[in-house]
Amino acid sequence: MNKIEIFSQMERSIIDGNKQEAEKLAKYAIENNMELTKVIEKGFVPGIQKVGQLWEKGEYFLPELITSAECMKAAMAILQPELERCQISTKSYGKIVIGTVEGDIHDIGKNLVASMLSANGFEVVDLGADVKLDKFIEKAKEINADFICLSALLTTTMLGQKRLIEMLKEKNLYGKFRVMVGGAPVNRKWAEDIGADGYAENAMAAVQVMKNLLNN
Ligand code: B12
Repeated sequence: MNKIEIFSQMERSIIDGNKQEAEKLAKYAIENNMELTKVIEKGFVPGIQKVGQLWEKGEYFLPELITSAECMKAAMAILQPELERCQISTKSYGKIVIGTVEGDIHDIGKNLVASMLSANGFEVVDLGADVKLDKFIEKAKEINADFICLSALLTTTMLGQKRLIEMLKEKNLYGKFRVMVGGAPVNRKWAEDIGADGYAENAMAAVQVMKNLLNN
């Protein structure tokens, strides 16, 4: 089987909600020393994106969405520890507090960003999903973080990113922690409009943008 075929089977396993198959393919990737960032980006992520499109078209409903998300999480649960174990960098680039903002339970993308940052030498404190905005600030102060990373997948919860920056301004903490924003509905313009320090459209880009911000 060539890589393209394996990627397409991975994509299919998520679309079909076939957890056993997704787990089998994730293990296959590890056993065969495939490049795991590519496996995630080109195999599994396109699957969950396709599921989103099917839901938008009204062909998939919430139960299918949930089943596919569970498959995605099952595959990621196998890949993430391995990704972090094969840490690409041993140098510490900085401390990160990351989470999905309150009201939002989507955490697949956030987990991916957290793993990729961790594998690339950032010290990551992951607060999870549906995180109260105060908690991001408290934790960032406690560990003297370099970055607060906010994930939002809903147009409603994106507003939490804006609110957090306002809260930092109110507490005279704006500029103390760099703020990175991301998530499917977020874009560069939004990041600029709300006064975030950075935006990235995916986990690999996040690593690069954050390293660049630290160098400036
Ligand atoms: C899987 C999924 C779910 C799963 C989530 C499971 C989980 N544990 O995460 C379940 C089934 C639970 C779910 C629930 C809901 N969902 Co949903 N879901 C999705 C779906 C299909 C995929 C999201 C995903 O995992 N993508 C794959 C990951 C890898 O991509 P990602 O999250 O975008 O992350 C990448 C980048 O954005 C970026 N990134 C992400 N975070 C960050 C943070 C930083 C700092 C940076 C730099 C980068 C970054 O890097 C990531 C990795 O490359 C999307 C469709 C879509 N187009 O996104 C809908 C979607 C987000 N859901 C949607 C909706 C409406 C809901 C519900 C309200 C449905 C309902 N009626 O109950 C609930 C929300 C409940 C809540 N309060 O949060 C809508 C949102 C619409 C909107 N405009 O707001 C979408 C867009 C579907 C649609 N097309 O309508 N959902």
